[in-house]
Amino acid sequence: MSERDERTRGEVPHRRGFLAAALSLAGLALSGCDRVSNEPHARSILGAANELTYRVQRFLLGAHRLAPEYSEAEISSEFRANGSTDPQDDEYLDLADKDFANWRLKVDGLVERELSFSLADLRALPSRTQITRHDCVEGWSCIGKWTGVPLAEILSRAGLGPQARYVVFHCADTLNDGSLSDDPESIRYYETIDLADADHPQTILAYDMNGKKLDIAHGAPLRLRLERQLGYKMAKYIMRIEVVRSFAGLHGGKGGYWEDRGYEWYAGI
Ligand SMILES: Nc1nc2c(c(=O)[nH]1)N[C@H]1C(S)=C(S)[C@@H](COP(=O)(O)O)O[C@H]1N2
Ligand SMILES: [Mo]
Repeated sequence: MSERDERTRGEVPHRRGFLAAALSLAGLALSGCDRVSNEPHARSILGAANELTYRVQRFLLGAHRLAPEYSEAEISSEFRANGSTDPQDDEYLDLADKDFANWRLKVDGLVERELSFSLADLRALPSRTQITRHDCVEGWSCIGKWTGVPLAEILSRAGLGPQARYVVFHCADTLNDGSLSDDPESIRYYETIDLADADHPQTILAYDMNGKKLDIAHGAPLRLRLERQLGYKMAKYIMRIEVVRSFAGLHGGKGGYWEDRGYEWYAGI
Protein backbone atom coordinates (compact mmCIF):
# COMPACT_ATOMS: atom_id res chain seq x y z
CA MET A 1 0.00 0.00 0.00
CA SER A 2 1.39 3.43 -0.94
CA GLU A 3 1.92 6.27 1.47
CA ARG A 4 -0.96 8.09 -0.16
CA ASP A 5 -3.28 5.16 0.47
CA GLU A 6 -2.20 5.05 4.08
CA ARG A 7 -2.85 8.72 4.47
CA THR A 8 -6.26 8.91 2.82
CA ARG A 9 -7.37 5.71 4.47
CA GLY A 10 -7.16 7.24 7.91
CA GLU A 11 -9.28 10.24 6.95
CA VAL A 12 -12.51 8.41 6.45
CA PRO A 13 -13.99 6.76 9.48
CA HIS A 14 -15.15 3.23 8.82
CA ARG A 15 -18.80 3.84 9.22
CA ARG A 16 -21.75 1.58 9.64
CA GLY A 17 -23.80 2.71 6.69
CA PHE A 18 -26.93 1.43 5.04
CA LEU A 19 -25.07 -1.67 3.94
CA ALA A 20 -24.74 -2.88 7.51
CA ALA A 21 -28.40 -2.07 8.05
CA ALA A 22 -29.44 -3.98 4.95
CA LEU A 23 -27.33 -6.98 5.88
CA SER A 24 -28.61 -7.16 9.41
CA LEU A 25 -32.15 -6.80 8.11
CA ALA A 26 -31.43 -9.89 6.06
CA GLY A 27 -30.25 -11.64 9.21
CA LEU A 28 -26.55 -11.42 8.39
CA ALA A 29 -23.73 -9.84 10.35
CA LEU A 30 -21.52 -7.25 8.63
CA SER A 31 -18.95 -9.98 8.05
CA GLY A 32 -21.80 -11.65 6.20
CA CYS A 33 -20.62 -9.84 3.02
CA ASP A 34 -18.64 -13.01 2.65
CA ARG A 35 -21.78 -15.04 2.77
CA VAL A 36 -23.56 -12.81 0.28
CA SER A 37 -21.04 -13.83 -2.37
CA ASN A 38 -21.49 -17.45 -1.34
CA GLU A 39 -25.17 -17.39 -2.10
CA PRO A 40 -25.91 -19.59 -5.09
CA HIS A 41 -27.26 -16.72 -7.21
CA ALA A 42 -24.22 -14.59 -6.46
CA ARG A 43 -21.76 -17.40 -7.15
CA SER A 44 -23.30 -18.20 -10.47
CA ILE A 45 -22.72 -14.70 -11.76
CA LEU A 46 -19.06 -14.59 -10.80
CA GLY A 47 -16.51 -16.64 -12.69
CA ALA A 48 -13.81 -18.32 -10.58
CA ALA A 49 -11.02 -15.84 -11.39
CA ASN A 50 -13.39 -12.91 -11.16
CA GLU A 51 -14.64 -14.10 -7.82
CA LEU A 52 -11.08 -14.33 -6.51
CA THR A 53 -10.34 -10.69 -7.45
CA TYR A 54 -13.63 -9.68 -5.90
CA ARG A 55 -13.00 -11.54 -2.66
CA VAL A 56 -9.40 -10.35 -2.38
CA GLN A 57 -10.44 -6.72 -2.76
CA ARG A 58 -13.40 -7.03 -0.46
CA PHE A 59 -11.96 -8.99 2.39
CA LEU A 60 -8.18 -8.48 2.41
CA LEU A 61 -8.06 -4.85 1.34
CA GLY A 62 -11.35 -3.88 2.95
CA ALA A 63 -14.65 -2.84 1.48
CA HIS A 64 -13.92 0.83 2.18
CA ARG A 65 -10.32 1.05 0.99
CA LEU A 66 -9.95 4.35 -0.87
CA ALA A 67 -8.57 4.68 -4.39
CA PRO A 68 -5.61 7.10 -4.56
CA GLU A 69 -6.49 10.76 -4.92
CA TYR A 70 -4.31 13.30 -6.76
CA SER A 71 -3.49 17.01 -6.63
CA GLU A 72 -4.91 19.74 -8.90
CA ALA A 73 -1.53 19.88 -10.67
CA GLU A 74 -1.87 16.24 -11.70
CA ILE A 75 -5.20 16.69 -13.54
CA SER A 76 -4.84 15.61 -17.19
CA SER A 77 -4.86 18.55 -19.60
CA GLU A 78 -7.22 16.58 -21.78
CA PHE A 79 -9.55 13.86 -20.52
CA ARG A 80 -10.34 11.38 -23.24
CA ALA A 81 -14.03 10.58 -23.83
CA ASN A 82 -14.91 6.99 -24.66
CA GLY A 83 -17.82 4.76 -25.61
CA SER A 84 -20.89 6.91 -26.24
CA THR A 85 -19.81 10.52 -26.45
CA ASP A 86 -22.81 12.12 -28.19
CA PRO A 87 -26.04 10.16 -27.66
CA GLN A 88 -28.58 10.60 -30.45
CA ASP A 89 -31.59 9.06 -28.70
CA ASP A 90 -34.61 11.36 -29.11
CA GLU A 91 -35.43 11.48 -25.41
CA TYR A 92 -31.87 12.44 -24.58
CA LEU A 93 -31.64 15.08 -27.31
CA ASP A 94 -34.82 16.71 -25.97
CA LEU A 95 -33.40 16.82 -22.46
CA ALA A 96 -30.01 18.14 -23.61
CA ASP A 97 -31.74 20.79 -25.69
CA LYS A 98 -33.23 22.31 -22.51
CA ASP A 99 -29.96 21.94 -20.62
CA PHE A 100 -31.43 19.01 -18.68
CA ALA A 101 -33.99 21.22 -16.88
CA ASN A 102 -36.59 18.46 -17.41
CA TRP A 103 -34.26 15.57 -16.61
CA ARG A 104 -35.06 13.56 -13.48
CA LEU A 105 -33.10 10.81 -11.82
CA LYS A 106 -35.54 8.06 -10.90
CA VAL A 107 -34.77 5.71 -8.02
CA ASP A 108 -36.88 2.59 -7.74
CA GLY A 109 -36.86 -1.19 -7.32
CA LEU A 110 -36.33 -2.72 -3.86
CA VAL A 111 -36.54 0.59 -2.01
CA GLU A 112 -38.83 1.80 0.72
CA ARG A 113 -39.58 5.04 -1.15
CA GLU A 114 -39.39 5.62 -4.89
CA LEU A 115 -37.68 8.95 -5.46
CA SER A 116 -37.07 11.40 -8.26
CA PHE A 117 -34.41 14.14 -8.30
CA SER A 118 -33.84 17.11 -10.56
CA LEU A 119 -30.27 18.31 -11.04
CA ALA A 120 -31.00 21.18 -8.64
CA ASP A 121 -32.21 18.64 -6.06
CA LEU A 122 -28.97 16.68 -6.41
CA ARG A 123 -26.84 19.81 -6.17
CA ALA A 124 -28.58 20.70 -2.90
CA LEU A 125 -27.49 17.40 -1.29
CA PRO A 126 -24.13 16.85 0.44
CA SER A 127 -21.37 16.54 -2.15
CA ARG A 128 -17.89 15.09 -2.48
CA THR A 129 -15.06 16.24 -4.74
CA GLN A 130 -12.25 13.85 -5.68
CA ILE A 131 -9.33 13.90 -8.10
CA THR A 132 -8.84 10.38 -9.33
CA ARG A 133 -7.41 8.33 -12.16
CA HIS A 134 -9.74 6.75 -14.68
CA ASP A 135 -8.44 3.50 -16.18
CA CYS A 136 -10.07 2.15 -19.32
CA VAL A 137 -9.83 -1.54 -20.15
CA GLU A 138 -8.39 -0.43 -23.51
CA GLY A 139 -5.21 0.65 -21.73
CA TRP A 140 -5.42 4.42 -21.29
CA SER A 141 -5.76 6.49 -18.11
CA CYS A 142 -6.67 10.10 -17.35
CA ILE A 143 -6.79 12.06 -14.11
CA GLY A 144 -9.85 14.22 -13.50
CA LYS A 145 -11.65 16.08 -10.76
CA TRP A 146 -15.19 14.98 -10.04
CA THR A 147 -17.90 16.49 -7.86
CA GLY A 148 -21.16 14.79 -7.10
CA VAL A 149 -23.49 13.34 -4.55
CA PRO A 150 -22.43 10.10 -2.84
CA LEU A 151 -24.60 7.24 -4.06
CA ALA A 152 -24.98 6.23 -0.39
CA GLU A 153 -26.78 9.54 0.24
CA ILE A 154 -29.36 8.74 -2.41
CA LEU A 155 -29.82 5.14 -1.31
CA SER A 156 -30.17 6.00 2.34
CA ARG A 157 -32.89 8.51 1.41
CA ALA A 158 -34.70 5.85 -0.63
CA GLY A 159 -34.20 3.17 2.03
CA LEU A 160 -33.23 -0.35 0.99
CA GLY A 161 -35.56 -3.30 1.16
CA PRO A 162 -34.28 -6.45 2.91
CA GLN A 163 -33.71 -8.25 -0.42
CA ALA A 164 -31.60 -5.47 -1.93
CA ARG A 165 -28.20 -6.66 -3.23
CA TYR A 166 -27.27 -4.71 -6.38
CA VAL A 167 -27.75 -1.30 -7.94
CA VAL A 168 -28.58 -1.08 -11.65
CA PHE A 169 -27.82 2.06 -13.66
CA HIS A 170 -30.07 2.57 -16.66
CA CYS A 171 -28.57 4.99 -19.18
CA ALA A 172 -29.97 7.14 -21.98
CA ASP A 173 -27.57 6.10 -24.74
CA THR A 174 -27.06 3.30 -27.17
CA LEU A 175 -23.64 2.66 -28.64
CA ASN A 176 -24.71 2.94 -32.28
CA ASP A 177 -26.93 5.52 -33.95
CA GLY A 178 -29.34 5.65 -31.04
CA SER A 179 -32.29 3.95 -32.72
CA LEU A 180 -33.63 1.12 -30.60
CA SER A 181 -34.21 -1.92 -32.78
CA ASP A 182 -33.74 -5.69 -32.67
CA ASP A 183 -30.04 -5.21 -33.35
CA PRO A 184 -28.31 -6.68 -30.25
CA GLU A 185 -25.85 -3.77 -30.31
CA SER A 186 -28.77 -1.37 -30.13
CA ILE A 187 -29.46 -1.55 -26.42
CA ARG A 188 -29.23 1.28 -23.97
CA TYR A 189 -26.12 1.10 -21.79
CA TYR A 190 -26.61 -0.45 -18.36
CA GLU A 191 -24.35 -1.42 -15.48
CA THR A 192 -24.59 -2.96 -12.00
CA ILE A 193 -22.58 -2.72 -8.79
CA ASP A 194 -23.02 -4.37 -5.41
CA LEU A 195 -24.04 -2.64 -2.18
CA ALA A 196 -20.48 -2.63 -0.79
CA ASP A 197 -19.37 -0.48 -3.74
CA ALA A 198 -22.57 1.56 -3.57
CA ASP A 199 -21.76 2.43 0.05
CA HIS A 200 -18.11 3.35 -0.66
CA PRO A 201 -17.30 7.01 0.11
CA GLN A 202 -15.77 7.61 -3.36
CA THR A 203 -18.78 6.17 -5.19
CA ILE A 204 -20.46 9.36 -6.36
CA LEU A 205 -22.98 10.47 -8.95
CA ALA A 206 -20.96 13.23 -10.59
CA TYR A 207 -22.51 16.36 -12.11
CA ASP A 208 -19.29 18.42 -12.32
CA MET A 209 -15.96 17.59 -13.96
CA ASN A 210 -12.80 19.67 -13.44
CA GLY A 211 -14.87 22.37 -11.74
CA LYS A 212 -17.38 22.74 -14.59
CA LYS A 213 -20.77 21.29 -15.40
CA LEU A 214 -20.29 17.77 -16.78
CA ASP A 215 -20.30 17.91 -20.59
CA ILE A 216 -22.12 15.57 -22.93
CA ALA A 217 -19.00 13.70 -24.00
CA HIS A 218 -18.32 12.67 -20.41
CA GLY A 219 -21.88 11.72 -19.47
CA ALA A 220 -24.08 14.78 -18.82
CA PRO A 221 -26.08 15.36 -16.80
CA LEU A 222 -25.00 12.61 -14.36
CA ARG A 223 -22.42 9.82 -14.41
CA LEU A 224 -21.13 7.31 -11.93
CA ARG A 225 -17.62 7.50 -10.47
CA LEU A 226 -16.55 4.14 -9.05
CA GLU A 227 -12.89 4.65 -8.41
CA ARG A 228 -11.69 1.11 -7.70
CA GLN A 229 -12.97 -0.39 -10.92
CA LEU A 230 -12.36 0.07 -14.64
CA GLY A 231 -14.00 2.74 -16.77
CA TYR A 232 -16.74 0.64 -18.29
CA LYS A 233 -18.39 0.23 -14.86
CA MET A 234 -18.89 4.01 -14.63
CA ALA A 235 -22.23 4.53 -16.30
CA LYS A 236 -22.68 7.88 -18.07
CA TYR A 237 -26.04 9.51 -19.03
CA ILE A 238 -27.81 7.98 -16.00
CA MET A 239 -31.61 8.13 -16.14
CA ARG A 240 -32.68 5.64 -13.53
CA ILE A 241 -31.24 3.77 -10.58
CA GLU A 242 -32.91 0.49 -9.75
CA VAL A 243 -32.20 -1.62 -6.67
CA VAL A 244 -32.46 -5.36 -7.29
CA ARG A 245 -31.86 -8.68 -5.59
CA SER A 246 -30.27 -10.24 -8.68
CA PHE A 247 -29.35 -9.07 -12.18
CA ALA A 248 -29.93 -12.48 -13.75
CA GLY A 249 -32.96 -11.12 -15.62
CA LEU A 250 -31.22 -8.00 -16.94
CA HIS A 251 -30.44 -8.43 -20.66
CA GLY A 252 -27.76 -11.16 -20.94
CA GLY A 253 -27.67 -11.67 -17.15
CA LYS A 254 -23.97 -10.81 -16.67
CA GLY A 255 -24.64 -7.44 -15.06
CA GLY A 256 -23.69 -4.88 -17.68
CA TYR A 257 -23.53 -3.90 -21.32
CA TRP A 258 -19.86 -4.94 -21.65
CA GLU A 259 -20.19 -7.85 -19.23
CA ASP A 260 -22.83 -9.30 -21.56
CA ARG A 261 -20.16 -8.97 -24.29
CA GLY A 262 -17.43 -10.82 -22.35
CA TYR A 263 -15.94 -8.42 -19.82
CA GLU A 264 -15.70 -9.26 -16.12
CA TRP A 265 -18.47 -8.09 -13.80
CA TYR A 266 -15.97 -7.20 -11.08
CA ALA A 267 -13.45 -4.94 -12.85
CA GLY A 268 -11.24 -4.25 -9.80
CA ILE A 269 -8.03 -2.26 -10.23
N1 LIG B 1 -23.77 5.22 -20.72
C1 LIG B 1 -22.51 4.89 -21.01
N2 LIG B 1 -21.62 4.83 -20.02
C2 LIG B 1 -20.34 4.50 -20.28
C3 LIG B 1 -19.90 4.13 -21.58
C4 LIG B 1 -20.87 4.20 -22.62
O1 LIG B 1 -20.59 3.92 -23.80
N3 LIG B 1 -22.17 4.57 -22.29
N4 LIG B 1 -18.59 3.77 -21.80
C5 LIG B 1 -17.80 3.34 -20.63
C6 LIG B 1 -16.36 3.27 -20.85
S1 LIG B 1 -15.75 1.91 -21.65
C7 LIG B 1 -15.51 4.18 -20.32
S2 LIG B 1 -13.81 4.03 -20.41
C8 LIG B 1 -16.01 5.40 -19.69
C9 LIG B 1 -15.51 6.61 -20.43
O2 LIG B 1 -15.78 7.76 -19.73
P1 LIG B 1 -15.32 9.13 -20.35
O3 LIG B 1 -16.03 9.31 -21.65
O4 LIG B 1 -15.63 10.18 -19.35
O5 LIG B 1 -13.83 8.99 -20.60
O6 LIG B 1 -17.42 5.48 -19.65
C10 LIG B 1 -18.06 4.25 -19.43
N5 LIG B 1 -19.47 4.49 -19.24
MO1 LIG C 1 -13.51 1.88 -21.14
